[in-house]
Amino acid sequence: MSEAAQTLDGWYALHDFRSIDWSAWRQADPGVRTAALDELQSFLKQWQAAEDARTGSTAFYAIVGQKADFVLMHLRETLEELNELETAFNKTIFAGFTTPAHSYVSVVELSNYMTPPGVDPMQNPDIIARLKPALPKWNHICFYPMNKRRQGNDNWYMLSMEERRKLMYSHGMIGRQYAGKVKQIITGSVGFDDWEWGVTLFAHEALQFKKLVYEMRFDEVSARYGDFGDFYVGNLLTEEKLSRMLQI
Ligand code: 76R
Repeated sequence: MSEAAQTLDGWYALHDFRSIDWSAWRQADPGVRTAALDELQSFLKQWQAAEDARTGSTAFYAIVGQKADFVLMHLRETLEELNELETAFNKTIFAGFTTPAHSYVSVVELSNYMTPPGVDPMQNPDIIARLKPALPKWNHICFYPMNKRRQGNDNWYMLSMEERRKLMYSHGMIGRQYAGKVKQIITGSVGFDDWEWGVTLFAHEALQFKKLVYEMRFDEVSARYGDFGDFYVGNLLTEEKLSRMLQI
């Protein structure tokens, strides 16, 4: 049996994708729309307060294309908190104008491929910050799930730790060239959701997603061992952009 990578696990993650029922929203009484917006604003403030208190983080982005209209990505200490937060949102007036488009449950994950032997990563404040990150408020988000392939000769899980470490090193070197341009948050979802990982990327410039993902396709880890699900891409919803989006 090959040696499993050790993972460090941080905050739990919920990616909650919704579509808006635009005709119901348009036909709603203006008073109902105002109440819905006020309540939504108060939820956003509450989530911001959790982020300020370092007990979690939330990212709010509009999604381009027909897969969804927006995503709320929440990070919290426990799965229970995520569940409470999701239910509280479902009870809001605004949520009544939305339909579920997709969701993903996972946990922020770092693996030990790059950790030098004998080093306790939990003593490193940078590692702790990466496990419990404040989600960037960069212009764009990109989310997709992925698996490592288990097929014939291309079986990631049958490779030795040494072989995987070498491959992950090359993966990391490509990734590093995008430092400052793309921020990646890898969340593990084995046992939680339909794929093995969620990949969430943030960028100032949307084109950097395409460049990074394309470049990685040629790297052996992705070329040979990567299987991917649906991609979601979107734009940051600032307060101003949100009110413009919901303006009738
Ligand atoms: O944690 C680290 O930064 C060290 C190096 C590293 C690891 C261990 C790293 C770096 N990644 C790691 C693990 Mn990654 N990553 C992806 C994707 O589209 C594709 O082809 C793949 C999707 C992207 C775009 C990406 C970006 N990475 C992982 C894992 C877990 C694998 C496992 O445990 O078997 C997955 C699924 C995954 C997938 N990676 C980086 C990036 C970037 C940009 C970096 C550089 C980070 C930096 O140095 O700041």
